[in-house]
Amino acid sequence: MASSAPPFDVGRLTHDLRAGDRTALSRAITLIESKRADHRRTAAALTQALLDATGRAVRVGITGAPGVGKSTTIDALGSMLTAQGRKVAVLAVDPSSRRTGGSILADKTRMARLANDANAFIRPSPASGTLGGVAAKTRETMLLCEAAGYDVVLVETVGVGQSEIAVADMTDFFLVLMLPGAGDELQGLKKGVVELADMIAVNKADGDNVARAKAAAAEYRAALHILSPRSPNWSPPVVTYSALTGEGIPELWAKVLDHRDRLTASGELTARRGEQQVKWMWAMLEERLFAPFRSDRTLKAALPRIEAEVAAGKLAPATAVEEIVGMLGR
Ligand SMILES: Nc1nc2c(ncn2[C@@H]2O[C@H](COP(=O)(O)OP(=O)(O)OP(=O)(O)O)[C@@H](O)[C@H]2O)c(=O)[nH]1
Ligand SMILES: [Mg+2]
Repeated sequence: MASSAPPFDVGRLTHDLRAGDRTALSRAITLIESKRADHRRTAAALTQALLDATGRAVRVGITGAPGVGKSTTIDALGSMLTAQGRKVAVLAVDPSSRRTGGSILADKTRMARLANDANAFIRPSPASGTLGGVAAKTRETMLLCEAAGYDVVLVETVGVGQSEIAVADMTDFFLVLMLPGAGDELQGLKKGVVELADMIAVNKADGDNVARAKAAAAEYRAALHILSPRSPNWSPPVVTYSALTGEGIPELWAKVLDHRDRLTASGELTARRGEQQVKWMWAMLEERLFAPFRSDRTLKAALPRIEAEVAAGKLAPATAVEEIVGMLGR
């Protein structure tokens, strides 16, 4: 944000955002993503003011290897939902530099229908920073979208590492997309990810791929069987579908709603969200407390020396901690 930009008027922004104004929503997200300390305080005031309007959306996390069809799926699913009268927000968590300007454009063309849909709002991943920082901003953005009346939030992430945990921790339902691969299905089935999955969906079940997709689904079903499920109220199903033809997309969504009904009835949804909120509080606090390690030049310059001295046995770890904390407190 350029310093010449007008100051944020929280009252006005809150009002316009609650009315579903897209410009206000974009502006609020810019505020959330800003690194300026005064903006951060304004952003916190804004999320607090909107808190009663949040929490109403169906929150779905979507992951899968590059090329599995996440964007195509989101386009097909999202358009089906807006046609049903829902408002759909699409967010992403991608802390890698993979998503440059070019691939945001590529994503928009892969989501051509949604990109031109008045009832859809697409926001790419916050550009840079640590996973913790990027995920925190996406989560705050999700709350803003809910306050603006979006009742389905789809959060996409790439099928690598910690970002999947972060997305599973901010959503109600975690959808893992797979390809109808030949023989390597179980190899691609990373245990950590499958343990997070509320459903595995094998995409591209069209044309020549149908039989292979069904075979892959059967293998996943067998594999899921031996894992203990994430929830006592839900056994993760395995389905096949085609984002290209749209076949199986309504059934896929029906599973999401079925899951929601069951977890609502058992009270698990409320409990899970409560736990998530607390987790997020700690994650944000950690992020904030560690910020000086990334931004304080003196500290950043001193750390390699301190580390080297600790490694060489010249400085006791406890003494090093005292020194670092002393620098933090300056
Ligand atoms: N046959 C077939 N092709 C599909 C289907 N879904 C996606 N594709 C194709 O697969 C390719 C990748 O699709 P994307 O939706 O861009 O995949 P993605 O997972 O978003 O990829 P990244 O964003 O790069 O991680 C494109 O060429 C799509 O047209 C499907 O259901 N059937
Ligand atoms: Mg994509």
